[in-house]
Amino acid sequence: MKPIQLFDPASSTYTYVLFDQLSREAVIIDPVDEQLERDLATLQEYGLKLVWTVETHAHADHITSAGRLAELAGARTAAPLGCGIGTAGVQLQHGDTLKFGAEVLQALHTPGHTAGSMSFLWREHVFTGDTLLINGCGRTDFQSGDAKDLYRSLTQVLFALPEATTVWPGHDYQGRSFSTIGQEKAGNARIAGKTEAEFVTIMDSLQLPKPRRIDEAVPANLSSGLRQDADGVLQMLPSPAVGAHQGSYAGDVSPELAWQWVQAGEAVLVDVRTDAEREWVGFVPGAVPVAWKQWPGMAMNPEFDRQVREAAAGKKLVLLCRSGVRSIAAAKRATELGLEAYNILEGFEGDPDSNAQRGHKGGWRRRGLSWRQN
Ligand SMILES: N[C@@H](CCC(=O)N[C@@H](CS)C(=O)NCC(=O)O)C(=O)O
Ligand SMILES: [Fe+2]
Repeated sequence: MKPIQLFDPASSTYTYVLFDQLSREAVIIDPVDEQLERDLATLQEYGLKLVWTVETHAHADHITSAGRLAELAGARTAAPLGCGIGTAGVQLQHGDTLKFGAEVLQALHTPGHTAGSMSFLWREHVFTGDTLLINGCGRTDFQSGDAKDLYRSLTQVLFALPEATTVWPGHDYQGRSFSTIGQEKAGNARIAGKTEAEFVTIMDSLQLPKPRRIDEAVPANLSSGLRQDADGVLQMLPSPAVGAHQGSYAGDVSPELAWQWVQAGEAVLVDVRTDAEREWVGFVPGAVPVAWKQWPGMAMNPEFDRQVREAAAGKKLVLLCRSGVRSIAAAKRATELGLEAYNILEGFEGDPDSNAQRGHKGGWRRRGLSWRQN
């Protein structure tokens, strides 16, 4: 069985999709933001359910689509512990495994290109990120790179694998697509037959230009490619047409129905906006404030979990945010916690544009269901 290898020409990045043939559960390694549509189409074409997005490191040359894939395809996010990607739901350590169907992907800590960098082993395939490239290796001159660490990762971790292991690199700048451990051990120009000192000299004299997008890419990749607004709230996409949300929470309810339930004592209204938003935009009487600052698949937020459980007190939950996007994510998380959670459509404000087009007042406030506290 072989991985699906996909290429992003702008950054010369390889993205890999691996899947279990029976269950169709899939993993994507190093997905690229600009290739989101292609990757979703690939998953659809092969009939796959994406269960994991995985990063080999926090990239300097492109932005990951991991956060967007988590939101759109329902995948969980994983990244090496040492990379500082705090939004990843699973922080991988050396030897950790990710399961997809009956298949297993194993993490190998291979520092050097960056301190946290990892390679991933699946059957007789190794995905080396920027640790080992074909007849090359990742540079070590930025982002906690270290040539001595890279020497050890190459010679002691990757070259310890069986020689027939196929090497699938994170990049290739010359159109090559894969190699083997045996070939790289014997002929890689930077490392084959070199002492540590020789390797360090080679790496120190490369004088490569800085990646064009490094200043934009590294910070974005530390939050799985999702941008943050002024409040530090991760921006999510509007509900996608692919219907990935269906079935993952109890349902969508109109503001009127939600309010009826609340007044009848059947449901608790949880307002997932931030304190700043509530101050500025307006309060909902009786709502329990529990700010949402995560999305499904990212690192756990025990505070949100604890507060939302406490708020529910055995009742249904109806979740409100500003425009009806974050409340979906929060409803999904509450559902994972075993609660009966509904999303309130159109949020507090509604979507002014679409409401204007449809000629009706949308949102909680526009329907007069709350007022500003003074
Ligand atoms: N020219 C590329 C950067 C290429 C680059 O520096 N690639 C890194 C991987 S992120 C590397 O380690 N390259 C090793 C090499 O070129 O030998 C850009 O501007 O984005
Ligand atoms: Fe890199």
